[in-house]
Amino acid sequence: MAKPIVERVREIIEKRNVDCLLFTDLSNIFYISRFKGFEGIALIVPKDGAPKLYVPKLEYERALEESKNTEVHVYEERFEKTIKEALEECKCNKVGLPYYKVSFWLISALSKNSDNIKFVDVSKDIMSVRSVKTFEEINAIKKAIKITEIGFAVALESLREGIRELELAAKIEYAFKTNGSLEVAFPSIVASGTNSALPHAIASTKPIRKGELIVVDIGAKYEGYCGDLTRTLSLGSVSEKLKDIFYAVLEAQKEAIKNIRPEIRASEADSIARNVLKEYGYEKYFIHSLGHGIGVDVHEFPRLSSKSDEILKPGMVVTVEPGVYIKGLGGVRIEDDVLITESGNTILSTYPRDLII
Ligand SMILES: [Mn+2]
Repeated sequence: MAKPIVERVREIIEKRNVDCLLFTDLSNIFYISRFKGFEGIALIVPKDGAPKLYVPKLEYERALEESKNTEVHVYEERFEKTIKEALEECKCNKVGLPYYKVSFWLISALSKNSDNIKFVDVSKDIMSVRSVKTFEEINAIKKAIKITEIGFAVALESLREGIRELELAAKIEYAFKTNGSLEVAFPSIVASGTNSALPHAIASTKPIRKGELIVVDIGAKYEGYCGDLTRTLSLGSVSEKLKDIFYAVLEAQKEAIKNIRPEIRASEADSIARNVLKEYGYEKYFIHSLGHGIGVDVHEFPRLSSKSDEILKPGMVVTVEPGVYIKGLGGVRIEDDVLITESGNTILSTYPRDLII
């Protein structure tokens, strides 16, 4: 955990037997260089020496100021030509690229009239490096979570009959910004009544009514790192059926968190939650995986899914978010962010979960 990020990324070069690594996506570039670009930027990580950051002229000053431990180059030629020449200059014939983030357009442009350039996919390698957080990253995530929790307090204070989902979302996001979050980790979900049965329903103009469940899934960002939390609230008391669903989901989440520790399979955590919901007869309504890593992106490795082959390790930060969604009735999701430690885990979020009447 103590190794600097650049050094951990550089280990991929040897592991994959390539000459250098090339990144053109904003997340990986921010992760390595701390520069939050807009578009048309590239980062080459060579075997030795500082990573080289290529930015257009308009970003030069900001890149110089923000980026850490990189050599900043400004380019005025076409983007793909710049990268091609930069690779030639540092004699990189075998280039490690995260295929999941590279366009076919760029690959074609770089291969054109070059017989000896070869590409190696390093997607899994970079995802796996990013999955284990440094001390600084964990601190940024903790702050993002703190700000996100302010959002729940605001939601509860503002909740009243007739308030529209969007208005509640706006109040939450206003609180994010005034508390130092520059942007949201994802569009805020405020889904009430039957809308709550759609896991990714974003806030709409629907007014919130008494007796409805309201799923609030929100995330502030702090210093480039995401929080991601969900609470299910109610306005007035809800039916016995909705209560039954709520407490089944809560139990599934608690049971999964209790068992999350180093060396267990990510898929096992998922199945623990799924088994609890099975006991209640809600298993078939749990239509997504249990959780995911968070970091620079709101969805990172590891995936806590039945299809995942990953093993949990200390330093990973994952969401634990079982849910039940019944069309025409409503849905419940409860999500917390959990840091895996040497001895087990620490729940980084502290906001109360039992928020229904
Ligand atoms: Mn999530």
